[in-house]
Amino acid sequence: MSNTLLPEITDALVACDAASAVALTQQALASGLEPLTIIKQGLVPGIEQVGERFQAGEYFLPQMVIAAKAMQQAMAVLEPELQARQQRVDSAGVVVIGTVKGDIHEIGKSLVATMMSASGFQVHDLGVDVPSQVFVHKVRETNADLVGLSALLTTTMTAQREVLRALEESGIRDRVRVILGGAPVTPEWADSIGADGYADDAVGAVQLSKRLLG
Ligand code: B1M
Repeated sequence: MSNTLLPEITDALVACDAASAVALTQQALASGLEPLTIIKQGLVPGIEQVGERFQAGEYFLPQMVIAAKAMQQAMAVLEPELQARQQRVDSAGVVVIGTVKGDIHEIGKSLVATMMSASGFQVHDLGVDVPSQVFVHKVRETNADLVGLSALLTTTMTAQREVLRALEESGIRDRVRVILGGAPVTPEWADSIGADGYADDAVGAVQLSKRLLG
């Protein structure tokens, strides 16, 4: 039964059917599937197919919005389970994370934030469309060890560079590590703007942060 649940979750997202996506996610959990497996093999392929259909002109913005909401509702079922699977001991570090200015893509950033939090980091999630100065302010306020910048649009990747500049100009760049992520972002881009690293996905972001913070 459980081996058909993952493609069914994918199909429910592609059909923009939030109720089924949530119900199937609950069933998948109850059947013993790991939350990360459900995310990687059920939900993410679904939202990716929605993106492909949007790109091909088969889907329009309302479908993307509905599918994204469905994914967020299913993620809300999984987040407590992700948290529960990690025993938090000492804080692995203080992290400020957000999606940069001009960009409202939330799902990937929230997944990274959840995984970081589940892995023992103390996470301050600033949300989406976050101006550079808000990152700077939060780093000061929390004495953060690491800043995570998410960008999903080629047009908003440049805002990652602006945050790095703002940290430099505020004289706190050398106090924090800065990591980047998001679909159009590459390790080369991260290097070229002086970030400390790039991660492909949420698990990679946790590994990279642990490595950077020793
Ligand atoms: Co938008 N969108 N979108 N969108 N959207 C994309 C990104 C796009 C590729 C779709 C497409 O054309 N195929 C395209 C970008 C093209 C480009 O610039 N290269 C696009 C576009 C064009 C747009 C609009 C401009 C559309 C329009 O208005 N005409 C508009 C822009 C709005 C804005 O931000 N100003 C827009 C709007 C939206 C919605 C609001 C409808 C919705 C977002 C809803 C929400 O988040 N609340 C949406 C969605 C859902 C998508 C797609 C379909 C899915 C994104 C997603 O959530 N993926 C997306 C197509 C796609 O990605 N296939 C698309 C699932 C998520 C788990 O993956 O976010 O990649 P992802 O995160 C991953 C990794 O990237 C990484 O780890 C995550 C987990 O593995 N990661 C990090 C992310 N952040 C990280 C940070 C890290 C480390 C790793 O360290 C800090």
